[in-house]
Amino acid sequence: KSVAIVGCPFRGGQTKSGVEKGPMHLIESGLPQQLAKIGWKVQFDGELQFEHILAEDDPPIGNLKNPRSVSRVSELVAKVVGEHAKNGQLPLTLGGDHSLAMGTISGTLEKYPDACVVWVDAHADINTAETSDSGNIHGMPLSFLLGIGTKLKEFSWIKPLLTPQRLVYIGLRDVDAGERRILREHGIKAFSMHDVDKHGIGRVVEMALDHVNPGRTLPIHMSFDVDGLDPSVTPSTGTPVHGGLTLREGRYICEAIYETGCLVALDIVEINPSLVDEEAAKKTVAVGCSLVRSALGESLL
Ligand code: DIR
Ligand code: MN
Ligand code: MN
Ligand code: MN
Repeated sequence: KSVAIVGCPFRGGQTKSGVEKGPMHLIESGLPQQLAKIGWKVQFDGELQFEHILAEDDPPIGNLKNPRSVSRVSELVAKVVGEHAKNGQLPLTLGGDHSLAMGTISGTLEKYPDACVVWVDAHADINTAETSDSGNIHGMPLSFLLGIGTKLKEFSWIKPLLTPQRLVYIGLRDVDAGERRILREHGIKAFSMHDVDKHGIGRVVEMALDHVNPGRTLPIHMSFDVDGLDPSVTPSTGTPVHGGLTLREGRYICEAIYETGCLVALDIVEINPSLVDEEAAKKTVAVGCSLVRSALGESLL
């Protein structure tokens, strides 16, 4: 039982500064010690350093912002996550913005080609360069992983190994028109907040797993954007959307994924301690730590 913490101080997938400070806040609030306490061997050798690979001149490609930096950072993250996975460790990636998932999921699929992805988020993060209004790449990582949209040579390192039936969403409530089209065209399963209200979180997680992992035999990569939770729970995040998951619903998802015994990699992203105020940041970081503990088997009894 060994977890390798991959701290990723990166913000280039979106435009608000501060999200690069998320990982250090999680670390300094005691996450490594908390994981050790619930029985994990914890490896943390300091955050990854991205300064030297950020492009000094990185003009948009089409409408994509910071494309070269996002690509290089994710490529490095893919290598690091892949290495840890190959060592038999569970890579825990702390973001940073959600563009990092291009890297983390690529790393996971390198070791576990049949892995499925549980994506918890208010957003679908599946825009292509063509459909994105914002040009922020944190709204696009899944299109790159699925091989949807125009291929760019800057991102040619990405092997589009993810298939639509191995992806499932929980928590959606802010999906762009172009994204809806993509979800429909590719038959991608998504459980929105409407579904959570209708069926309850227990049933939603069960249905989500029945879809991507019917025999509970496939490795699971969970990518958790804290904006999936309601802004009253995780206020310090760049694109909050009202009407989100409660703290218990979020932790329940993590607990249920842990209980499958299939979790092989986890991302916690989009905590921005510079937003709202210090109290909000502290709360958001504490919730982030609690999600990780739940996903790594902290028991309530
Ligand atoms: C929007 C917002 N769909 C975009 N995406 C966000 O920019 O593509 N993802 N905030 O987390
Ligand atoms: Mn390692
Ligand atoms: Mn989001
Ligand atoms: Mn996201």
